[in-house]
Parts: sequence; C-alpha cells; structure tokens
Amino acid sequence: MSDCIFCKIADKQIPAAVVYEDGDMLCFKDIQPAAPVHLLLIPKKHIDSLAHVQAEDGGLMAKMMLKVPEIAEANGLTHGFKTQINTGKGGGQEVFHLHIHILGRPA
Ligand code: DGP
Repeated sequence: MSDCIFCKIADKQIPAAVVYEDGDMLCFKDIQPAAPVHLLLIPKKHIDSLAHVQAEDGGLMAKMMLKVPEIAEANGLTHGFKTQINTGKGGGQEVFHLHIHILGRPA
C-alpha cells in the first residue's frame, strides 16, 4: 500500500532499526519505545489489522507467532516478554498495518 508507513519501512524507503527479517516478515525497534526493549513485528504483506486477517493468512500468522519468542530472546528478553496487538481505532491502533508489539526489560 503506497501510503502505508510500515510498507515503506518493509520496502526500505524509510529507515528503521531492523532486528530481524526474512521473506515474510520484518521486526524493527519502535520509534517511541514504551519499554527498554520495544519491537514491532510486521508481515511484509500489507494487512490493515488483526481484524482483516483472512484464512489464507493463517500460515503467515503462525510463522510470525512462532518467531516472536526467538526474536525476544535474541534481543535480551530471556526471562519473558509481553506482546500486544492493537486492533482498530477503539483498540488504540495508530498505524493500520498489522503489527505485534514485543516489549520487555532485558534480564
Ligand atoms: P499502534 O498504536 O499499535 O498502531 O502502534 C504503532 C507504533 O508504531 C507506535 O508505538 C509508534 C510506532 N511507529 C510509528 N511510526 C513509526 C516509524 O516511522 N518508525 C518506527 N520505528 N516506529 C513507528
């Protein structure tokens, strides 16, 4: 999507502090961290929000969820972490490209 800031980050049109990338997803540091470690994991495919995930995205969603603990541990969150998915305006979502917040304090 041409006007989506996270699509632009995925396309490297806008810089971000990337901590993980593969063919399906990208993880980078949140520009307004709410914790000592605050990462955002996004699919490279544009999906507006969790409420817009289709059955065909199931494999992608599973891959992302399975990657979260690995990314958290690699970024020092060896004793646990929080995840958050804000969905829709009422859910506090500000950027309408699905993203998983990964938050925590390194051990
Ligand atoms: P949400 O409220 O769930 O939509 O959170 C959006 C998050 O995205 C918010 O914590 C700030 C972060 N964010 C917004 N714009 C940028 C950006 O250009 N770069 C980075 N790294 N993070 C951004």
